[in-house]
Amino acid sequence: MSIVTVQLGQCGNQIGHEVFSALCSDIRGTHGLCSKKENESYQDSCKERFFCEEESGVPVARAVLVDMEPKVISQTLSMAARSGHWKYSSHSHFCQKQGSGNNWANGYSVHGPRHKEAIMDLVQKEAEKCDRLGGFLTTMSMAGGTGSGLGAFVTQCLRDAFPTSFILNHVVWPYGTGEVIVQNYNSVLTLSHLYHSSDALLVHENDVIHKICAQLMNIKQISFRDVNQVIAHQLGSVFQPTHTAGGGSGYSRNPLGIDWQVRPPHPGCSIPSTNKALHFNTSIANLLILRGKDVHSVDLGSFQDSSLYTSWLNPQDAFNAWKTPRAFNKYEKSAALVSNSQFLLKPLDSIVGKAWNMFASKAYLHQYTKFGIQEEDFLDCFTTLEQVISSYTNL
Ligand SMILES: Nc1nc2c(ncn2[C@@H]2O[C@H](COP(=O)(O)OP(=O)(O)OP(=O)(O)O)[C@@H](O)[C@H]2O)c(=O)[nH]1
Ligand SMILES: [Mg+2]
Repeated sequence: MSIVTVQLGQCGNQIGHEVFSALCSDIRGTHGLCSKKENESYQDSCKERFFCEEESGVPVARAVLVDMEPKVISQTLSMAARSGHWKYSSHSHFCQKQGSGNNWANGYSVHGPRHKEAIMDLVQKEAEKCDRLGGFLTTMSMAGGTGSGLGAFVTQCLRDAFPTSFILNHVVWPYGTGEVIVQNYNSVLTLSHLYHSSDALLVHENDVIHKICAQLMNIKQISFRDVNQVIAHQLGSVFQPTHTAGGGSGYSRNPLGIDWQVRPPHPGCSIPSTNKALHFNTSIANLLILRGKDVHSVDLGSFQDSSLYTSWLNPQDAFNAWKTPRAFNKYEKSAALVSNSQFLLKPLDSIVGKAWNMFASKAYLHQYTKFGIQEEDFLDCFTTLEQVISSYTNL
């Protein structure tokens, strides 16, 4: 099962590069206590998933790189080539001369339609190289103009062109005190559009990752590179192969086809709730991924506690554990948790609130209306996200 990654904008391309580097260095590294055969099957599965072979013998990432300015893409291509361990294909990137200027509407309404054919052509070619296409992974930030606006547009195109393929959007949540003045507008527009065309959003908050770099890793001058390496490490620990359910051997599971649909219950449905005040974070679904030593003897009882989950789901359906004895990235044991829960309510509420305040005073709206995104479009987006907030609040 293979996955085609579409890297969009500065952030999406820089993170995509770190993800492929992390995957590649993991399969080249030590493998803990697992058998040679197990390790080989893990490596083969990772390669089938994320890389295709080329004649030179260096794995080539199954990726399409898109940005509206050339700098980041050329840096990304040459950094990968310099590693000597993997590279991008020399044909699967698309760039223009000038970025979208942190304007979602420019990315979505101008660059999107103008370059749709060229971009989708590259995606189609990558998809055709896969024996079995498992779906698409996109990487992008929500705050700029290209990753967010063009990214939302490309996701809709992917949905139309591949109606039955799984689409997972990895999105980077901007710093609370971010550098882009209209980041809250761009985020609201991105999230509400992805909500309609994506199968799942996987979110990393820059503030949270920054804190990990500062407090857990003790990095003094934190760069995007540091932040991206932490993000890539976490994504790698989710996307690398694990065994199929029931402990059978083989690594055929598609990591994108997970039960972590971000779609909440129907906005109108009422949810009976008991002792709500005791919960601080109710979940729809949790996925725990365990790698390395002793994974099969770990007691997972506390993850199956029904009080963690919304009452309309059976905890057996809401919790999944994937395991492999193959160690990840030199760690003897590791655990990653992917959670569809109320965790994002606070940041989401904050972004929508700030965007709404700006919208109420019509600040910067002309920058959007001049590219065809009207006030009514904003109102639709606010409504979509208010419904998401309300559904998650009532879990
Ligand atoms: N974690 C992380 N965040 C980034 C990175 N680069 C930019 N960002 C964040 O992304 C947002 C800005 O979006 P960019 O990705 O730079 O914008 P773009 O998609 O290139 O769009 P335009 O430049 O407007 O064409 C801000 O919230 C930044 O904090 C990165 O490498 N890593
Ligand atoms: Mg840019």
